[in-house]
Amino acid sequence: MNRRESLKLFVGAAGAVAAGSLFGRPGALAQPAPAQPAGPFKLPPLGYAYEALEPNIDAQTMTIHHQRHHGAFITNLNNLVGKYPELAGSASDPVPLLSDLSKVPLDVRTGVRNNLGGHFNHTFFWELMTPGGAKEPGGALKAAIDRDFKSASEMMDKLNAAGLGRFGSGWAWLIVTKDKKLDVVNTPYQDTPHMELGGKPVLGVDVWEHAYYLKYQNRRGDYLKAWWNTVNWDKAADNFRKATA
Ligand code: MN3
Repeated sequence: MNRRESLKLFVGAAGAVAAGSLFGRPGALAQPAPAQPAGPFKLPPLGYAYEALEPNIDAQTMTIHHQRHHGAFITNLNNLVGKYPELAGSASDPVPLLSDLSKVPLDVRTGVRNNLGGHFNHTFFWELMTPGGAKEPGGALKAAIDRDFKSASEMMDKLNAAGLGRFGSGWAWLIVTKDKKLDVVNTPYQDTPHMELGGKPVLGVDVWEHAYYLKYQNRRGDYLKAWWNTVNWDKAADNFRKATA
């Protein structure tokens, strides 16, 4: 595969313009993404260019995060399908299995937890961010935030604290709980809110160091503050609608 073909394959239509400028810039990621093995799991293309979230999230972080980190979950999942063929059914909808990991054979359960969780979390994260979209919550989501947190800014403070409070690697979330209330939580590693908590995510932010270290180093709080500028509240409203349906 030559460089042009590999770019086309891994960047996707939405990122094709971005990749041209990104790869031509000093200090940008110089190597094409690794080849993906065949299988039912596919790396979903971003709906925007790698540099579209600058200056809040830099293009190099987005490129590595999407191609390498998310790409590794896809590779691992396709390898796991060989040991556990029923896993292929989760390629179209991972939530049922994430909600009941006891169905997964013990010898592959940790692999499914980490990699299917990682695939879900990152897909959710990419879709939640955008260079455009509504800049604040509206409609039924706003009403629920005001009911359960008093205001959007109080909810955002709590979510920032949940992200800062997650020791090591994990995620911070705004979820709809089993009793249909909004709550802020964090999860370790690639655990999703469906697993232990039985919750459904509305907002989610990756607080693994790979999500911010190139630009923010140890300043996770600065990353979290900037991340809010990328949130697509239209998508959050859509997540809320589905979670409360
Ligand atoms: Mn990540």
